[in-house]
Amino acid sequence: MTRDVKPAQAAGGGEDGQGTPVGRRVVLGMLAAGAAGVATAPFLQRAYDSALGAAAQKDPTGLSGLLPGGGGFRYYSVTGSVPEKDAHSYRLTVDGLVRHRSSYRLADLRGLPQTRLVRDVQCVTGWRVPGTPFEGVRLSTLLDAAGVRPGAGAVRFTCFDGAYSESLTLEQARRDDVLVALRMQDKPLAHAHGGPVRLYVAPMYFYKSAKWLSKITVTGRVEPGYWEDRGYDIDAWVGRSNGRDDAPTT
Ligand SMILES: Nc1nc2c(c(=O)[nH]1)N[C@H]1C(S)=C(S)[C@@H](COP(=O)(O)O)O[C@H]1N2
Ligand SMILES: [Mo]
Repeated sequence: MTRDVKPAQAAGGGEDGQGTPVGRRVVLGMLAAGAAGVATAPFLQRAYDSALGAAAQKDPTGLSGLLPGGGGFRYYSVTGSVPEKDAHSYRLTVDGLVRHRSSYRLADLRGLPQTRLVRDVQCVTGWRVPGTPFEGVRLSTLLDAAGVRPGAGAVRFTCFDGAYSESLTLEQARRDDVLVALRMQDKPLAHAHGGPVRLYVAPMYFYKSAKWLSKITVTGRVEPGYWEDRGYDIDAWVGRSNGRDDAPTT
């Protein structure tokens, strides 16, 4: 079993938990040290990280960022905890510039045609997981069912963690390799991976693949998502964005 420990993503300024020096981690580090001054914050930050790493090895809550048995995947959440949804409680809303606003249950989504894709997964911080099966409903299927109205140019995604968001242009959203995924690694999507339903945008960095998907809103134009508000590219093609040259995932 591979156990990857990732600093809590809520803590730092960038996706790798680094960057902006006024993140929650610095504050926590300073609290831990009592009346420590700003000048010592970077050192305390590192000390706090290793303490967090040690705790995460034993922490079954996932609060500290451990993803057990992830097969190379790291656990990401910008919030400390995320409610659990199951076949009974889960709903996916499709709204915005559509003719028919709709609400899908998990069973409804399972009843639609399923597409299975096997591609590499690439996070913008550098880690990559080869050949990972994702399976679900093409986003284009849901958009067609809703009937996109004239004037629409983009799609915004909302998550039931209450904080994360993403977006795609309508053209990107209609690609065949963009799924509303119900399965990953040939198993139902686990909560840690954004289950029961996450977005899967195969050709883009994994931050586009919003976990815990609760709403799909057709909009006029793209609105930057959570990480895009923090400096990451909106058009996040693997190898052609964010100043990186990774091999394409598709
Ligand atoms: N709701 C939500 N979706 C998210 C994120 C997140 O923090 N919250 N992190 C993104 C990033 S940066 C990555 S790399 C992947 C991680 O997916 P995993 O936790 O299944 O490995 O989810 C993406 N989708
Ligand atoms: Mo990521």
